[in-house]
Amino acid sequence: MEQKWWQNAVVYQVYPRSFQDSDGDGIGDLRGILRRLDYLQELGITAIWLSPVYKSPNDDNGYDISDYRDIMTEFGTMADMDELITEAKARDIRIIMDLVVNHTSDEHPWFVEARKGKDNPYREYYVWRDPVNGDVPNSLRSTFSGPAWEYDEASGQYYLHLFSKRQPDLNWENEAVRREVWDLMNYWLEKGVGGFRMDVIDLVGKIPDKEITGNGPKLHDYLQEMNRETFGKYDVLTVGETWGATPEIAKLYSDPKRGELSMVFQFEHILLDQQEGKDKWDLKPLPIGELKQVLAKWQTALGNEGWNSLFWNNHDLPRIVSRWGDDGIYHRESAKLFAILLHLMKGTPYIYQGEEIGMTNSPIRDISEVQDIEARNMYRERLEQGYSQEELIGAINAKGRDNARTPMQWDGSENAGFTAGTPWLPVNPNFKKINAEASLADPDSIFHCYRKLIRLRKENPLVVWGDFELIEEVPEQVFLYLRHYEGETWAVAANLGQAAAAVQVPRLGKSRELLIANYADREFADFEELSLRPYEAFAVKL
Ligand code: TEU
Repeated sequence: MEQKWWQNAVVYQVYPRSFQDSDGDGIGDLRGILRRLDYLQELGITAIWLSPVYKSPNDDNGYDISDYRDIMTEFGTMADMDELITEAKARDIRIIMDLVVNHTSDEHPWFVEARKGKDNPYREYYVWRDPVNGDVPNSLRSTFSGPAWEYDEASGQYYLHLFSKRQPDLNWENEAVRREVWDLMNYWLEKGVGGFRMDVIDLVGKIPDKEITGNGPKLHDYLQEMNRETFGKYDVLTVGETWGATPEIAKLYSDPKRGELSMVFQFEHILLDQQEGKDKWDLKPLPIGELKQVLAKWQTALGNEGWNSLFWNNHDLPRIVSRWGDDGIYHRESAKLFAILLHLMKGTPYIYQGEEIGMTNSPIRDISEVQDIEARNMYRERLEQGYSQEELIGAINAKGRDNARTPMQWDGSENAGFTAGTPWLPVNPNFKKINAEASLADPDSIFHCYRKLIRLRKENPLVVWGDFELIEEVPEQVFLYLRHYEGETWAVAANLGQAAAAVQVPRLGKSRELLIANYADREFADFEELSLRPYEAFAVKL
């Protein structure tokens, strides 16, 4: 496989609304990100995935775009954006834009025009259908609850929206629509961005009449056309958000021979703590054994015909240390455990803002405290279905997206140094203890653990190219794997439990060198007789 810069990159995701406010309006912005570039350079990351910064009425916090070539007023100006691209480049950091083209905002001029009537030249930019028996065309549902069809009185037709009513789906079967997308992508590529994260890209090949949404028949033709018409001419990173991807499907996207994307975000591990065939709100404890099998499968299944992304967190997911770790007694240990476990795997790691300092979920008591459209719609719909407020608030505290969106905790000052104004979403009350300033000042902190892992990846080809081998003969709560490269072998061990665990894998022998550990007194590992403390994790050379 031809080596690409993004194969040994580490990407940092910024959710601009919650990263750093520079003008006191309580909302993060581009000049705030500019102010924190040195912090990100100190961490050692290679690229920033920037969640949407385009013009938007914010029905879904920017994932509803009304102008792809302009910046959201609250976030700043195009001049700020150009300066961010330049200043980041000066620090060897590339800017990855969020490409949201499965749908637009209902305030986008295309939809404003389309809504004017059936004969409007933009009508076929979207998906319109006649009522069936006076009702919705079919049973497609929105991810944000309710039917995926909204009735338009004026034309007597329904339009499709797989997300909110204010996010009408684009009709990708229409070549004019695809042309528009190529043009806006080339607009940003000519500005010097480092690539694209592609929002729900597995949905753009949908066949609504057959109730096919993900992995539609023409999807990969569209992505190969996209590659030819836009980023194929550039050395950039492209990562698709594909909730429905299996390893075989991931190869279709990321096999270099196919001329599509660099990699995808697959979510098989993320779906493990929800009940089979149900929604994320239908909770179940994490089956650690399955987690190991799923991640090991992805580590070995792509071979040379694809490339993995590695992540625990993003702006849609609860904080991993609260979700599968322990954000109380073993906060520091479990936060570091998830870093060590993930960052020494094969693939491109993604760090979500605040993960590098161990930010946690931020529980709420009442639905009035919830800002996110997905959770609010779910609450309303399930309350009508007879669920209790308690269980719904419990589900939102476990899986709600606002958990990821509380303001970045920079220091112990008012509002954690995020804003001089009133934050759009309350700061997590634990900011006095958990903040970047304290983490930077403490050499044994979670921040410095991430910094060291990023350096290990940059300095050791084994981390980038080494083969992965799962060690099965260990207790279920213990995740033990090897990385092999040119005669060298590293072992990565992690106890995902609150109880100590005993490990005997004599064939691995005694370690030669300790590389990293989350318990400061760990010096070596003898796999003849190894005892792992609660949430203990380390990596050694064998
Ligand atoms: O997410 C797709 C998606 O399905 C998630 O929205 C959804 O929240 C899921 O339940 C995850 O837990 C993408 C973006 O990442 C998300 O922020 C947008 O809301 C969505 O698409 C629509 O653009």
